[in-house]
Amino acid sequence: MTLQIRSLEEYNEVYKQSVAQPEQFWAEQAETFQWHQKWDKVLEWEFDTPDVKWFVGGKLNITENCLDRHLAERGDQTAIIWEPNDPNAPAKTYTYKELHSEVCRFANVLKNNGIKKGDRVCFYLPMVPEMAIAVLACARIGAIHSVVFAGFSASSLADRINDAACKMVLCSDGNFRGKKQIPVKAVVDEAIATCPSIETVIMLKHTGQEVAWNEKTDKNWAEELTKVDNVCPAEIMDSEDTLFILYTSGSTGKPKGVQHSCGGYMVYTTFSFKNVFQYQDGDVYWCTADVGWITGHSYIVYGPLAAGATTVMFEGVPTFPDAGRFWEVCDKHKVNIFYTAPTAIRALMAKGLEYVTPYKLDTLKVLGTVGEPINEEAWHWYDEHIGKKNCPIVDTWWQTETGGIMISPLANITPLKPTFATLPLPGIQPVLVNAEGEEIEGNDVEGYLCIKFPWPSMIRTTWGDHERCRNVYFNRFKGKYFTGDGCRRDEDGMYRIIGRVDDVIIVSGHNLGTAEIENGINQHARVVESAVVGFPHKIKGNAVYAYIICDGDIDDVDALKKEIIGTVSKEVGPIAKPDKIQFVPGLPKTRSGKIMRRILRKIAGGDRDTSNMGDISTLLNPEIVASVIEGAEAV
Ligand code: 7RM
Repeated sequence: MTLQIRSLEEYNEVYKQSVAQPEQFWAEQAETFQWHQKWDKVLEWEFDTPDVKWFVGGKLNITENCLDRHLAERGDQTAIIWEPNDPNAPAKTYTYKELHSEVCRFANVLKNNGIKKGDRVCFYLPMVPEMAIAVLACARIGAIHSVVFAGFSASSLADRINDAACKMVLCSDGNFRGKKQIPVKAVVDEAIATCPSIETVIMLKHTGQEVAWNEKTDKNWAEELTKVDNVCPAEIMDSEDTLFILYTSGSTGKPKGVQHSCGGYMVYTTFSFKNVFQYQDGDVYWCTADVGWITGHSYIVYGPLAAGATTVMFEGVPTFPDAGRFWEVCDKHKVNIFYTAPTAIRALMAKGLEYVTPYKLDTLKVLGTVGEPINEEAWHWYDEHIGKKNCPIVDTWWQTETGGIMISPLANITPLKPTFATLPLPGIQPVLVNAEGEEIEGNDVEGYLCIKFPWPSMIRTTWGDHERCRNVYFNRFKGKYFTGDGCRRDEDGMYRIIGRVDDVIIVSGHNLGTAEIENGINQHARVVESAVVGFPHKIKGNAVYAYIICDGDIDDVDALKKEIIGTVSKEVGPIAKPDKIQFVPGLPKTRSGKIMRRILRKIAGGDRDTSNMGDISTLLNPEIVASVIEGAEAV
């Protein structure tokens, strides 16, 4: 069994050993998995090219570790609980046996349709169990999955399909989102008109809406399943064979296809899942993320299943039929471990406690957050009203590129500190560096967050463009992986992410992290959420421009602005006071809930033309951009 650390002393001990002898440490973890052939060498690496290989020469299939190896011991245990968008529709569960069988069947469907090891398959599917099944089916036969959020525009989808030259798209007819029904197949049809590599589209009937049908390319999911049995031996993969590609938008230019490989990713996602959440046999674990985000890959599908957990998959949105949905589902499925994003917590907090109090929430043991810095107010609300002051909150810092959680408390094992991701996981060696790339030692310091030693689930390359991978992550600071985040290590040696380095605002020569200022603004009782950016200022060089969402109507705008400025001055310091404040109905966000400060920066700088703002079609709420632009005129 993969190590599960059970005390602070053990964490300290294991951490020390993992740094002193990383290869031995990871070899011991890797031993707990099923391999067809053991590795010859644990690690080969250099960060200049970069060239990183874990468990070199090892042979495995990740799905045997997620499925087959559990059958004897927990074949009848629930693997997946699926909760649909409609609260009145029945939930669906799959035992490990059933999941294994479904994965094998769909793997045979892929094979019947010409998919072989190494081929790329694009996913454009809602959060249905078939998504997880098909992801695993790809991994079963060694095909590479590339999951795209169902909701991205046709041209964003086409870009991603073309970049990886995918042979197949898996989609549904449509998608439910709250009260809305969104076309999916129609978007795929539009996209693949410009995608010459696509040979087949397999469509899952889900909403039942009308779709156009192309006899040449289109196949019906259910019909394809009638042609296969449930026997499918796993393709034997090399540890370093690619498991998947996942695109991240990046601040400029075309999206990067972050590439992960089989062996290291399996070991690290399982290890981090078991240790951060302290998953115990029989627990029900729910991560609310979409599988279109790395969080869904690592902590809905692979990590939990490899650990033999029961994982909840939710199709809907937090506010449908009302803002109590998450809590209703927690009670309904007796969720023990709940993992969500700060953006969701802030949105639900703003709706009021009347949506929380009807629910017991008495099965919860551990809470988690991911995706953005969590501000103090949201942290305490989550702690008090959801965790009833009885559940540790694991604030998990990581990235698509890191594959798994890097800095986070281990629930009930290591200390917590609101707004801090706290301490690195075993095997993770974070360092802070200054602009010259020199390591900043000691505590109570701030700098660029880098990682100075490889870890098993790290990015291997960006698809089709290794040079880009080198440039973005390994070139700025020689011999280190650069995260792009600014970070503080406090007097206790605890890490706090202060925002993306590109977003840092330099006011009169002082570096201000966005997270710290926003945390201050959010302390004001009427503020629901905020985003700050810099804008050019004659005297200070730059000044702070704050976009703020408030609850309810504002009677006296100027008085409220003054109050908020007072709050920032008191909480963060006078240097962080916003020069301009704009009250907005919403903030432009990615589909994983990250604020798009790039767009806000353009608007603050006086740009009024949406066509200068990059691809806004991948936003959760593209319509908000026009409204923010309109409001900016009056500021
Ligand atoms: C998992 C994920 C990565 C970026 C990362 C940070 C920010 C993520 C936290 C966080 C503060 C956290 N992958 N970020 N988690 N910032 N505290 N706990 O989000 O590739 O989509 O984004 O997200 O800036 O670099 S991601």
